[in-house]
Amino acid sequence: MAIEKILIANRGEIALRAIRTIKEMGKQAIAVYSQADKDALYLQYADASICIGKDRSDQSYLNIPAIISAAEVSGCDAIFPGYGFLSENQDFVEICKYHDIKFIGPDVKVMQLMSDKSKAKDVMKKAGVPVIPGSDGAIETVDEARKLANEMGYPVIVKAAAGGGGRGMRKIENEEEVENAFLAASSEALSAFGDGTMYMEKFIENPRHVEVQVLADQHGNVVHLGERDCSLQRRHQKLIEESPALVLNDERRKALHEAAVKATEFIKYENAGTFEFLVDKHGDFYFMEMNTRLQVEHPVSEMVSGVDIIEWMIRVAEGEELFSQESVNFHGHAIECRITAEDPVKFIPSPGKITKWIIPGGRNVRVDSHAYQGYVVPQYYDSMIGKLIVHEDTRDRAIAKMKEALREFQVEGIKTVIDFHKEMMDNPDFKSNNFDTNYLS
Ligand code: MV4
Repeated sequence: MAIEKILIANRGEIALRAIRTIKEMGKQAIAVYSQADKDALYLQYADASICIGKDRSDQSYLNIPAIISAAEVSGCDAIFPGYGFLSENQDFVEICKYHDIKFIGPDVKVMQLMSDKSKAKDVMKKAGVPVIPGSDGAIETVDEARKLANEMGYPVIVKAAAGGGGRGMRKIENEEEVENAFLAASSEALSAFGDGTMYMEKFIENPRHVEVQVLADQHGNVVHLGERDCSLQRRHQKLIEESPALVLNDERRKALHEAAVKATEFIKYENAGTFEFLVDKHGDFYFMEMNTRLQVEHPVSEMVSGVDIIEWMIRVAEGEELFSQESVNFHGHAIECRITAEDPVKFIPSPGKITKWIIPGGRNVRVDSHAYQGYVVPQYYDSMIGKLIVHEDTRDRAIAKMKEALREFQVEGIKTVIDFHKEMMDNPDFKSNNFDTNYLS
């Protein structure tokens, strides 16, 4: 089924990123926007744009009837969800289907399965993928939690089955802490996700966060586009991502890729997805959760693999067969710095008008951003205003290139984290790849 007109149910840099590929493919791109985004750059590049509501995202980018109506009146045959907003909303996927609009992403059933992080682990275990040791499924009571924690040995961590991304979890150091931690995390999860179901894992000290990008078509073909190291985070917000992950040796890397492909096949996944793993100090990897959407950091995988991930999300949604794994040639090292409108020390949002915006350029320097001089960064959404991605032969050369690119990047009127990134590029621990997910906390 050929897709001709795609509605982008998103905003900002990812809307622009999607429009670029959609137009390159000779298709039509329809943008949607909230009142706060009426002057956004991506609207200029779309074939048409439709206002879907007020500033707040619950009245615009999360408003399913408004988005479906926009798709209907503009005659779209597909919706590209991007990340965040409705990208992992099962109701939205079902409503798209009801309206005969192709959701460019996985089937609702597999999305649902992976949205329960505890069930997802059980499935991965069945698929033969190493998972973080812990409870078999959910833990119902404090007594059960205490018993298992005592058996496993401390520290352990309790996590919300409906959680992910660091919300609704508690580390537990000893038996005395079990009751409070379990009950607090569970009630937090209940109010945040409407589901207080918890599961337990052995706590892995100072892990690296490594994830594998996969693509799957409707015919059972699966390819991976390598892995990304996203260990440099602050309060579960990723700041720098890179590919490949040099904490892995070639043997481990191959096993990791094979595990992700096997997992994708096992759940009969379709479209783009990411398997998140923790890597411990021995270099052993354990499945943690799966993201059933495109991720912010996808460009580093595009740079090292040469594959346009959004192009292939659309092509497999049309029923096309994927290219072979053998045809993917991985090359060099890519690094991405997320540029947010935030104070570079305290990371407090800094919305407002951009009075100066000069972006870096040159060979293998990529800026994915919707910002421009005069643009007003709205206060209502995520503070990310762009991503700076560089690609070089080696990690050292990529760092040198990033350093120069950051020096060229000039932004005034708002605060950005560019100065933070400049410091990281000179940080001896970063340069020697000697850090983990706790480095900035
Ligand atoms: C863990 C862990 C250690 N052991 N699970 C945080 C985000 C959520 N997706 C899972 N997280 C963690 N789970 C076990 N069994 C440490 C973290 C963690 C973390 C993971 C990835 C990236 C950054 C992190 C920061 C703090 C804690």
